[in-house]
Amino acid sequence: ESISSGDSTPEQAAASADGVSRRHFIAAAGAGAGAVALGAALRPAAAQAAEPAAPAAEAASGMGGVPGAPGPEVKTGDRLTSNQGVRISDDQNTLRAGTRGPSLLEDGLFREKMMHFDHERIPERVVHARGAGAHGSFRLHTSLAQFTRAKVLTDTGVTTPVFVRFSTVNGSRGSADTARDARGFATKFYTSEGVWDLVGNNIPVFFIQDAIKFPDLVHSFKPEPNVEIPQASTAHDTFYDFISLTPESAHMLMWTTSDRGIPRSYRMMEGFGIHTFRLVNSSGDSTFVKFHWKPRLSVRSLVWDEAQKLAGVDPDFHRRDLADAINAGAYPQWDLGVQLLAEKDTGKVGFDVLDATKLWPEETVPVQLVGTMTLNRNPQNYFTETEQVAFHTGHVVPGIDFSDDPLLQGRNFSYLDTQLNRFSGPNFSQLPINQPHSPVNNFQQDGFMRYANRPGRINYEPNSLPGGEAHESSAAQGGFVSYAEPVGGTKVRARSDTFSDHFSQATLFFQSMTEPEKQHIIQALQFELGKVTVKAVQQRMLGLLANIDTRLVTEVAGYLSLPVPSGSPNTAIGTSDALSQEKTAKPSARTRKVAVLVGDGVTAADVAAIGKALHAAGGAAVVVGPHVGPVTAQGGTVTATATYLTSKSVQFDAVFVPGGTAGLVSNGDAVHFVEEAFKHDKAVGAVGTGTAVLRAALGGAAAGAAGVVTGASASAVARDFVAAVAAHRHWSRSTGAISA
Ligand code: HDD
Repeated sequence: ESISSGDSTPEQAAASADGVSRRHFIAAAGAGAGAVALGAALRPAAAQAAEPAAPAAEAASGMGGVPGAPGPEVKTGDRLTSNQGVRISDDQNTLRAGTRGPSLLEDGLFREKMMHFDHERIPERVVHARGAGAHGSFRLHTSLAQFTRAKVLTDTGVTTPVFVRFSTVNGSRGSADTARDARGFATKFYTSEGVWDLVGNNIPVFFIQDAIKFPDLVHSFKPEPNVEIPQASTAHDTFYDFISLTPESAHMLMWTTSDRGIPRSYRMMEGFGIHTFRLVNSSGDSTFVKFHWKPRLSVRSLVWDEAQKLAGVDPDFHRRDLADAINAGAYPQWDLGVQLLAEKDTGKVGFDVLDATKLWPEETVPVQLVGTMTLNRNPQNYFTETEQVAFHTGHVVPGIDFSDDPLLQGRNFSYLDTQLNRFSGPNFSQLPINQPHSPVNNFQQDGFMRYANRPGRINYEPNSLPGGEAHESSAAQGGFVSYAEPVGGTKVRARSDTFSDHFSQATLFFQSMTEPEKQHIIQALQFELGKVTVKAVQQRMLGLLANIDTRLVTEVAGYLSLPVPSGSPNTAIGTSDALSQEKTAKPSARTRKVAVLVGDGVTAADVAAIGKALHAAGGAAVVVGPHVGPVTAQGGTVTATATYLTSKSVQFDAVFVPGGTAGLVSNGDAVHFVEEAFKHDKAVGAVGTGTAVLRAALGGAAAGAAGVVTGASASAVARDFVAAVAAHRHWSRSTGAISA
């Protein structure tokens, strides 16, 4: 059975392929229905007179496509009804004894509505509670048939629908997007052979080696339990107490305190499956594999001051950015890469391939790109799709299998268990977002919220009576057959000695950074440990840093006014350019948002020219003015869509001040806008009398500084300004160092 290829939506594909129709849900989830009905209720009675056909006349043909499943299909019309389908005459007032009297227990409509509201919340995810999702598709261009029999990795003509959920790890569901944290990058592939979940992060290693430490790790970074402080931040005593006593976390700590911990956009992050998985081919041979997502827009980050301010100005910054890009048709894309390693070659990488705190340097094991994922559709309903999506590392398809990584083995238990808590039962796989797009057929039944059971009387296997067809499949018939890994050993609670070098790759990472990237890590650790109040914890952390890099520990210790402990970093490990986002990024102004600051008297031609140049480069200009709507402009019309009240520099990638705006020097918000964008090393452009605003903001600092573009008119500097935007940041301003 082939899955959706071409234009059909995942819903359509599901409805046709899996025998469990999703129309039922799509109708129920339609955002418009409630709004239309409410509008109807508020309309004057006369306007409501025209009656549509009675609901009963539209009796449905059975629940979904499940043969024999009882009950009518849910229909939505334009009439407000109760959950029992009874039309509601008044949704504005409870039933009461007289207009000023007490409410009546008899008011079933009120009780039903309140009961439902009171139960709207489901438990948020214990980690990764804050997230944003999108639909899309994955298209393979290079078959891995030599290594795997998974059709999603061998059928080059096929488009596989996907749903991706990005997330922070630490904060609760309402926390800010821009907290310093790892980001979740979880992909659900609805393949023709069942669901494959690649549940990864934007960082290729993890804090701990064994899943039994996960509850401790999470407790330590979450808000401290007595006062529930701080939200979505690791900068507190308990986290660093745990980390300082858990040296295996050193490598991931380098990543989270680097720029990777504060992405510019979900669209500008790498994704990693992290663990060593197996690919298994049709002869049953296994090859170790690591999965990578490489963003087409390069890896780009915020700066820390900006990230903190965004947490207040726009806590939805990443969620909004993803939805806006997709709405604008700028569909984010990632290439899927694999690192392949034969079992006999595992010695090459220098570390145990079962240790999730280690990566395979790309210089040693190259990443081969095999396909492309495009996210092109926003969810219609956050709860139905993004909140209810349920990932599980154990969801693999024939041809993809596990390694004995103890972190992965533990995850394979945890994800199913956590869904029982989130969904109050085992039937989450029947929710539309979680349904496979391939047929489902087994004898599981009942439980909370089960809506599709098998028809007939056969609910066991083996059986011989009619209606019980459900045959097992050999590997050749597409059955999942676990890799026949020889296993033996003494039952122990112990780690292999090959897991014990906790620092070499932390050193590799730090040494591979450019100067600005190194400075960002040092500053991040100064911030994080500067918030730690227990001296002994700070000292233990310095002991850990001393084994990573001598300059790093010296600068952090100096900041904390503590002695520099001695350590023995493995400097001989060298560098890996692939680890540096500055060394690997390609300049591009695509999807970049630039604020154009205007006031009365602005030169319309400058606004038009800079907008046009940015648009041609795939970026966008947003006109920020003293009020929304037309501003008085010289030589044309200029319309502001944002204002100094509603917009701050941190929401933009760059700022441009057109001519005719000398009056803005007395507008503190406009001046601060320029000053802050400059401080965050963003491109700053100013032309004509707009350069007065630049001088007011920066004094002499602007002259000749990297990424500052000035000239007589926008058309004269447009090319240079777009190039400055495409460079993302001009680090030499704040670090004194030239980036790679
Ligand atoms: Fe996990 C959620 C990624 C280790 C237990 N994890 C969760 C999500 C992502 C990851 C992206 C959110 C999925 C979504 O959007 O719904 N987790 C990782 C990575 C890990 C990792 C990359 C290390 C390589 N996780 C890990 C361990 C355990 C868990 C060791 C427990 C033994 N993770 C969970 C969980 C969550 C979860 C409790 C919370 C909500 C959920 O699963 O559905 O089961």
